[in-house]
Amino acid sequence: MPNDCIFCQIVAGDIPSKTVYEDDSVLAFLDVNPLAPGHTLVITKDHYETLGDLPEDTAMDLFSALHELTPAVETAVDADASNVAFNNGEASGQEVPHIHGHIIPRFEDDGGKPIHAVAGDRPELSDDELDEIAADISGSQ
Ligand code: DGP
Repeated sequence: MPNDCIFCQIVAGDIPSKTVYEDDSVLAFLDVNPLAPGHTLVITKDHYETLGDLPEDTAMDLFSALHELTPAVETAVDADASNVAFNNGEASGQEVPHIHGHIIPRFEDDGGKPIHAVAGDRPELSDDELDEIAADISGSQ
């Protein structure tokens, strides 16, 4: 565990958190700087930086916790919906380099935006370019 990782220090109990869920491999707690009431972070207890770094069993543990917690968070704050998302790598806006999923409760007319608003300008891609990208993705697994 990197000593300077804030989330590893939360897992170790060295930094307090408002914990809402814990099992052997996952911890969930309220975001210290919430975008909405109930904004929850779901992290792996072991230190990994991005989704692609996770071993498959840990990825399943993380997704299972998100699956269980998302409706629980929505119910707790009487939300109408939620955005569930990862900033996955520094260029995407990830500030804490320890994998964490955000559960952000959403409310009718809260003034927020959909996940489509997070990226930059939309690229113009031809059908051939889309075919090439699809082939590269399916060939790289
Ligand atoms: P991201 O940009 O995806 O890396 O988001 C990091 C989030 O972590 C951000 O919403 C604020 C939250 N955060 C940072 N430090 C702490 C902390 O010490 N405690 C808690 N509860 N949340 C933190």
